[in-house]
Amino acid sequence: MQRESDKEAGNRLPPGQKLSAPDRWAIVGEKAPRRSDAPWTISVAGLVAEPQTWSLAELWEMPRVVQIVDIHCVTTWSKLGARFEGVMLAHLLERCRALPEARYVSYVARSERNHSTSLPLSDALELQTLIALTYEGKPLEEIHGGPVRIVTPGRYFYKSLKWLERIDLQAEDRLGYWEAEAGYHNVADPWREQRYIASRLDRKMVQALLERRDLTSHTELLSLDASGRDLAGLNARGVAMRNASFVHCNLENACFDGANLSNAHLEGANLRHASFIAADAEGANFRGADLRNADFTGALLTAATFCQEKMSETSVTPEPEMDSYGPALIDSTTRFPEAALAVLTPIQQQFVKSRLG
Ligand SMILES: Nc1nc2c(c(=O)[nH]1)N[C@H]1C(S)=C(S)[C@@H](COP(=O)(O)O)O[C@H]1N2
Ligand SMILES: [Mo]
Repeated sequence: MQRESDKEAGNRLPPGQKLSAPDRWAIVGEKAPRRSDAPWTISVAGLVAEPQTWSLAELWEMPRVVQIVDIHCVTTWSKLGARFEGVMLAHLLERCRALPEARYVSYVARSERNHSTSLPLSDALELQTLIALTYEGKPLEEIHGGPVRIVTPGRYFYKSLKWLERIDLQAEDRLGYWEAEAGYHNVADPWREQRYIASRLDRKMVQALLERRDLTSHTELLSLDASGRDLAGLNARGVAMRNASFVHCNLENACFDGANLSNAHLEGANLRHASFIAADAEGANFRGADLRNADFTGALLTAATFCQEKMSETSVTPEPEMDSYGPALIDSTTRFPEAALAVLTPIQQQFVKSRLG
């Protein structure tokens, strides 16, 4: 059953996003909570008059609401009309009585790495944040944050914490895991495309690295701008380069094995014989790139782009022609395993399959 008309879908898709297949829900980030024998509890702590801890059973007994939420992942896939049910954040906070000094809310997960994310408290309340217990009428699966996760409508999905264990109210903000570690924008409004903070890379340092064509002395080069360069044979093995730009680069024989190229721009690049073995290229853009003999074995390509993502014919707001890139050059020499194909959006999948022959 299709819940949304295409017209509505068009109006509800923020810039740079594309629709994943209706029956798909990608898994992003941690795959499981920290294992523990302790029963699951949810606590509210910090700047509240009455800190409290509830069991899951107690949470299930609280007044629940249903919310239809459009999910927008920063790696460019969206899933519209997801149906969550749970307890409003506002309800929990009323029961603990937030103090006037509380200006930020930090959600902490039961997680090996103490994963957290945060928002200004006023935003979290305005956005109708939900402590979600079910998805499409069934208890939330563990892989998607069950037994209980945060759902923050109107923000990129990294503001929706999986495996919620604690809510801290604070006077100062505490940057979350992705916001601190991956350069994700701390506001994260998809309608304003707030995906990443600005690059803080030193220009001279970048220049020296690119001249050597070896980036491996660095583990992290967020938003690297290398556009238009001749970087044939580049060694970028294992480097984290989220949001990097390699548009129009000559990257013949380049090695990106194990690199993080999330949301990277590779439009119009020469990537013949380039290697992306076990690279993370979620949301990366390969339009107009030459991918003959490129190797995507073991690569993660969730919502990656190889051709223009057209809206359906009935849509009133087709994706504007934002640039002049044609489809990527892919043929039977491109190594593109089934597993990599499966996570593309339907339009991308169809295109790549047709070219692989
Ligand atoms: N505990 C925890 N919560 C998390 C993450 C994570 O790695 N750990 N990843 C975030 C990101 S980046 C996204 S896009 C969504 C993904 O949720 P999903 O795997 O259910 O699609 O969870 C968010 N919440
Ligand atoms: Mo994400």
